[in-house]
Amino acid sequence: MPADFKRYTVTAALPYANGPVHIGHLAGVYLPADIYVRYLRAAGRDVKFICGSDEHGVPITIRAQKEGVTPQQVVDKYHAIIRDSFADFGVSFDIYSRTSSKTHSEVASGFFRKLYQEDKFIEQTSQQYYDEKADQFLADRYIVGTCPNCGNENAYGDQCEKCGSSLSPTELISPRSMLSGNQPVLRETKHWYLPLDQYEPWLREWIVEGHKADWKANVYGQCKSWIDQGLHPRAVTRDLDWGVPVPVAGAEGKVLYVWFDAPIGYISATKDLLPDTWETYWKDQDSKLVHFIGKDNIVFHCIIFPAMLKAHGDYILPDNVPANEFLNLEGDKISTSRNWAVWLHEYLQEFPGKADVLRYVLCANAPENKDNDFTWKDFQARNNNELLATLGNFVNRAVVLTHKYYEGRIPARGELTELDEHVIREMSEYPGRIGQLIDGYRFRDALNELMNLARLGNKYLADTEPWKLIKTDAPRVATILNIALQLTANLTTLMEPFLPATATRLLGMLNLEPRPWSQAGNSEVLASGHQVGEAFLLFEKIEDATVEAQVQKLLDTKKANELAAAVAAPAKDDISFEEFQRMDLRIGTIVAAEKVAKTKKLLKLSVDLGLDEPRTIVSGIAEHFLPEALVGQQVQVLLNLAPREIKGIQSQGMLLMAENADGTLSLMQPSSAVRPGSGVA
Ligand code: B3M
Ligand code: ZN
Repeated sequence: MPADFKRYTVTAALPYANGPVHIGHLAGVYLPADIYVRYLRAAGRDVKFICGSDEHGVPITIRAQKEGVTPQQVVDKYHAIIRDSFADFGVSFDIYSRTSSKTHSEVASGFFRKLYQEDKFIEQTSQQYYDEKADQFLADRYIVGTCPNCGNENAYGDQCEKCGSSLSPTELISPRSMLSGNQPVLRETKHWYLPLDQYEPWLREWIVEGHKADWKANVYGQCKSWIDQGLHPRAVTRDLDWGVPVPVAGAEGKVLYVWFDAPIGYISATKDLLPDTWETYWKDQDSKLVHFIGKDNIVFHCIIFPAMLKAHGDYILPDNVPANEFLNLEGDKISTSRNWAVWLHEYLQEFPGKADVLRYVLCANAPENKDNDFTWKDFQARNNNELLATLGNFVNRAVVLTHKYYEGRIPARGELTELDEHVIREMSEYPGRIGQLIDGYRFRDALNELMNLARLGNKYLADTEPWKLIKTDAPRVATILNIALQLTANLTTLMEPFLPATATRLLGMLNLEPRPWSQAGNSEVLASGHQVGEAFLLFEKIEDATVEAQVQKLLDTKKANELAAAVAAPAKDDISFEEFQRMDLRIGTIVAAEKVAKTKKLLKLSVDLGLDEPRTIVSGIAEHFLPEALVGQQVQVLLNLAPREIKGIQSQGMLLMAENADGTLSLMQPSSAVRPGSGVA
């Protein structure tokens, strides 16, 4: 590993505290960041892993309006949920802070004030969109319209999430207010701008010339294209009442733009963690700063925040900004508003103790270079065929056989064969190989190498067959199991960044303390005679029914979404009260029901309407209700609809039904039983 940095400051994007986190968050940002950090720690590096909730900005206030609560209530609720989800998935932040903290408000205001005092901003009065009905300026996500770059009709006032370009509200075509849906008007207001254009030559040199080789192609490509398009001054304040107040005179009612304060949140969180030494992690050139983010955050972390840091002057710049692409779910874009997601807290309720399985699947299938798809079938297959059949099976065989033949004590090895030497040599190469891949932010490949080591172990046992040899060549079995167990011990260290909970369980099984990365290729970790614990299964089979239930849950969500999105038919023309009164509407009780022969849709019903005899009504509901289930049900009937002959039966009235958007029907029933023949008025 490169030894040129004394310490590492690793940040993961601060999630907006406006909803829980889902698999897309984990796969895109927090899992790769956690793998990276855990590896650095195992390698003995000085590393701080920084994150927290992003609690300002329009995403929060919009959520508060939707839920009918205050912004503070929103962030309190979701901060706790998000923090717990990360902890439950073993994301090992050194601090999970929040941008509503006192420290943050001080650090962010101080940062702004310094730039203000040094004349690094442009102060400018301009026309901005205003919603007259809501009596509010429309910043950022309060305004939507068509993106001038890609035509997306739902681009936000600060960013188009489709093409990733950063926007300002006046660039939107056909803007509309998110608050009222109205077309906004223009009003004058004063703001402070960071003149990004002045930083363009420097950004070009730093990124285009400096980081072409080491930044990921997707990140570099986005940055270069923005710089090539030309950068413009960008407002860093807003007319909102939720956020860090702009700390200068004459700025009442204005707050810092959320994308100005949020990245400073990394700094204030570090200060909360290390009140005395935080500065070395941010100001010392020997510190390596790495931002893990999603692809929609690239412009903010690669252009705007670095320009802020440069303008400030005291800070180091990110050495790398590894951003992933997006993860889809069962072929469709993950969406919070459509509830098309696997929520982390829900997953753990349904798969208790299986955080590592999801970590494994999300890393094995991570959207590192292109968007990728999570499917429950793939989840099941990777658990059953890889975790269970390869990794779990190897470990289990090695430990079970050691108990069976040697009472759980590591047998001493004898003379080594060529195959043994080969396995020992291979084993010694894995820590370097996996470490190098992690250093290069290639987590999928690194995980695949980990599995290759387990495969090597499996193959070794399959080729040598100690369970057969035990009858003919017991000393040979001692050597084989010794080597297999050394490999198992090394797996604990190498799997820890990816599968931390499993690594801990395996250490327990082997009766071993955690070991540094530098020792992970050692083939003499376990002394002969060392007693290992009882064998247990590291992974369980996931059954078809389990994943089918998850798919069904998603399909139910999709259906509910479609229903919610369905629009009611437009109103019909007015009728007079007299016309309404001519309808004889009644409640009746179905006393008999049968299918009409040779038809698919028709039922013949006898309905007691309190008259001399039950009425016969033919109704096209046979595909929706079983005849026997209808008997005894009360229903609403239009009694005086002119009789009609249907399939040779006189139908004397009409059953009234509620029709759902998806075509399903429900009976129109009184909320409590009424006497048959009661009128409806
Ligand atoms: N909260 C955006 C997001 O959650 C934003 C990241 C801030 S990182 C400083 O995607
Ligand atoms: Zn766009």
